[in-house]
Amino acid sequence: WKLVDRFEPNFRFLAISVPKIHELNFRFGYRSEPNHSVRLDSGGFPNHAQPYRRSGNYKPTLWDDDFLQSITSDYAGKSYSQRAEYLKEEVKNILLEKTNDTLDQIEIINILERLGISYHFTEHIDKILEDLFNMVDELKFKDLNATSLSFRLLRQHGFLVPQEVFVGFMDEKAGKFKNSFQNDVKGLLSLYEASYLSMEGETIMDAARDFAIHNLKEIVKKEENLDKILALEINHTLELPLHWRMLRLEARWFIDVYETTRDMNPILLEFAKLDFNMVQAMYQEELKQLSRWYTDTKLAEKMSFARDRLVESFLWTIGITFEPRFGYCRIMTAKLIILITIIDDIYDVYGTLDELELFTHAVDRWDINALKQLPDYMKICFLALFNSMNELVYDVLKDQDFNCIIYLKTMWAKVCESYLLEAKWCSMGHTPSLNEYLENAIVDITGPLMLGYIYICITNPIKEKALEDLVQLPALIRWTSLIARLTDDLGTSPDEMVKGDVAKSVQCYMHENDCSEEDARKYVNYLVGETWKKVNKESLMNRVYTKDFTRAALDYVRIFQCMYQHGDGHGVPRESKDRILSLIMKPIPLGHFSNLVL
Ligand code: LA6
Ligand code: MN
Ligand code: MN
Ligand code: MN
Ligand code: MN
Repeated sequence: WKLVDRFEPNFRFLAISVPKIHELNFRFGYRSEPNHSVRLDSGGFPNHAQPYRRSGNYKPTLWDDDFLQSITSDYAGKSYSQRAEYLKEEVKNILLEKTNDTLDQIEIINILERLGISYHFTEHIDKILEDLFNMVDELKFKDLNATSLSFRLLRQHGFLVPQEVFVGFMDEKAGKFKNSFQNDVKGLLSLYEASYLSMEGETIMDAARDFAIHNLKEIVKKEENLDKILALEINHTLELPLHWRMLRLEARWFIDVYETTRDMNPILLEFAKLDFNMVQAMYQEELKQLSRWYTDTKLAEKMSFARDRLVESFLWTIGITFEPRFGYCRIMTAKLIILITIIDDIYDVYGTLDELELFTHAVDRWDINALKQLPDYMKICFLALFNSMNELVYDVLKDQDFNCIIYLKTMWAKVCESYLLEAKWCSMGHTPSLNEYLENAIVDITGPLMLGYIYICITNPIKEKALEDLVQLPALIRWTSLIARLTDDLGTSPDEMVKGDVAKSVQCYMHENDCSEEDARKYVNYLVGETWKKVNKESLMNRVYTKDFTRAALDYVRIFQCMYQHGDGHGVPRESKDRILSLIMKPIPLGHFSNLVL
């Protein structure tokens, strides 16, 4: 086998040039409303009348500071740590004692990962997988499950197993998987999950996915005696494959599933539950600290037109970096997301074009003296932004003697410019082509900003060269930001169109191709799948980024798919309520009984 060494996207967007803001020719000085009524700019108003401002009609938060400060957990501190240490040793023994049986070992690794506890054993797991990779040629795979599982785990850990390991399961002439595997449920499930680790151009993997999806659907439809848990697992993953799922939420779900399986190992289960609860107790402390900062800033009170989404913002950060050692990153990144949310609402909903120009200019200057030119409500916001970014800059300077202000400032300036361009398009009633829209929108989804910021939070020593590259939107950042943008649009554009926001990818595609919303959504979903292949390639071929950073970038995509899985999980509080409860608020009962609702 030879790996594709050229990288040719088969869809052509992101190749256009972005018009400079000053090149835009404004036909009107107003932003169009959904009902085509006219919104005047403050500048165009006689007698200093109040400008018309739109409303996002956002619901209040479900989680106030008093409530958050009142949360307590039995799992905080040292009370359970002795038991946890003991269990951890036991689990390590289970992992290591199977050294003679590769399949057993792979299955244990898989279970550890799915239970959310593999991060305790990374060194051992990497070593086992490296050994497996070195004998991948000799391993005569006859078992679809074993091959698929190995393939997926190896690729997930950065080992480039070729797709050709599946050739033995195919009719070579027809290029299809053999029908003899169509009832191998376990094999099909593993093959299905493995197929999401594919890269562009891997036709065997495409065939694998089609074959697995088709047959799994048939099995769920036809098999009357199908095990209930198995049916649940199949439907769960057909909705979103494992590779696309937010790790913590998936761990929470799988712990319940694992408890009901026949050959469940009680040691693994107990450790998984205990560890989940102990990590959750850390999240609670972080959230309390964050809530004190948030209350203290009075941002919610002063920016009452904007979304008030402290806990949801923190939920994003659990998606991106869930491990205990990333607490600093979670707190700092949650602050960033809160600011992004408010500033996005200023640009999309509340601000007038004149004000937005002023704000964009202020951010571009990154000068505290810009404050005096801003309207009052923007002063608070600008200073909160300025202070929060400087806080990170200070920490890094203090710990690493490295000054990162220029990068943060540059990334913020790019975001605000892209926000402004959308606001202008919106005011002109302009519906860009999908390419034109996306070139701007992968910046204004704030992927480059977020990922650059996260790089700074989790990396020591920071490499100046790496930051310079990140600002140039290298492929990993581009493609992860693109999926983020597309999934955000799928989840939020129905409400955004009602608010009178700018056309998003679905609408741009409809406008360009004169097609139905349903077709446009299908196409956008297809792009998500194709772009994941590029993301896989970037992470597999990566020689530049640290493992932690690459993982964060992939998890960044996953949390978008999670947040927007059923609608707008960031903007609409009830959408995320249950997830917040189960990940942050409610410990798992330690007794042996299932929480699973069948
Ligand atoms: C998206 O809202 C928003 F504000 C977020 C915080 C999600 C972006 C994710 C981050 C920063 P909206 P728009 C982790 O759907 O206007 O309004 O870009 O974003 O579509
Ligand atoms: Mn918005
Ligand atoms: Mn926006
Ligand atoms: Mn147009
Ligand atoms: Mn949106």
